[in-house]
Amino acid sequence: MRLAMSISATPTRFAAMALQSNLEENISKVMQAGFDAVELSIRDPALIDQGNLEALLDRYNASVTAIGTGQAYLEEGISFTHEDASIRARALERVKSQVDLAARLGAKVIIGLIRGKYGGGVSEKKALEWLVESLQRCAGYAKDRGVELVLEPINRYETNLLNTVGECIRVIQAAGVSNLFVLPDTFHMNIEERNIITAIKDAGRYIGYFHAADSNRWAPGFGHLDFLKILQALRDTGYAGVVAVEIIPRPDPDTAVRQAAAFLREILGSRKD
Ligand code: LER
Ligand code: MN
Repeated sequence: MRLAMSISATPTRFAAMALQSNLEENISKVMQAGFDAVELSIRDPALIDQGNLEALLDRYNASVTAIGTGQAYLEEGISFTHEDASIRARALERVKSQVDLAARLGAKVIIGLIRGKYGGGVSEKKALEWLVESLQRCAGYAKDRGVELVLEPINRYETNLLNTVGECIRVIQAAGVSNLFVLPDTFHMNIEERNIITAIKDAGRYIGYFHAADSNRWAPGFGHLDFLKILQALRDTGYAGVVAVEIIPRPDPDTAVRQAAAFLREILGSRKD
């Protein structure tokens, strides 16, 4: 499995983003700490100098495993399930532009908070219908460009739509596309799943990407989750992809990043495979 660290290309109000803004400094820090790659959270690819990004990745021998899209929801309020059709259309266009960038970088695209919520004038049933339709459209666009999408269960304090791994898998099945997988995140699973190990086992081949944070969203090893068992269960499903760390900057950003790399490397074995 490859280890990545999630960073944000620009400042964001998303708390679990230990490293923000200074792309060069942060890519260098992540690679020096012993990660294989970065995961990049981007509000809008139009705001990024893509040539400069590629030059920085080259300079530090880094690659991008996935693009996080949730900032478009957090900072701009756009989503696949907004009651205003023009906002739903903007979310679709935004994710397509993320897919274009992902194709260029060889990355996956994460569908997290951009899915939105239900409530107000939007029923859960309607939200799910809109979500499945948007996923089908994005997946079709992504497939033509060789890109995979990953749908992330997120805990109840951030959204009421799709809190568990099982709920996401049912949506993936309803969408019926071949390039859409589930992204379990240990922080959300600790809040929402009856049993983290069983949730991973049951997800099996649907897992396309993985987020690691401890119970308190500090670096793995700083909370009370059993990462030895969690990563063994993940391996047992046949998963050989990326484990990406997505954490808050505690006790401070540099310690958090170093701790995450050292702790997970020890568990996964020292080989970079
Ligand atoms: C994003 O990967 C995530 O885990 C969510 O908590 C976004 O807010
Ligand atoms: Mn996550």
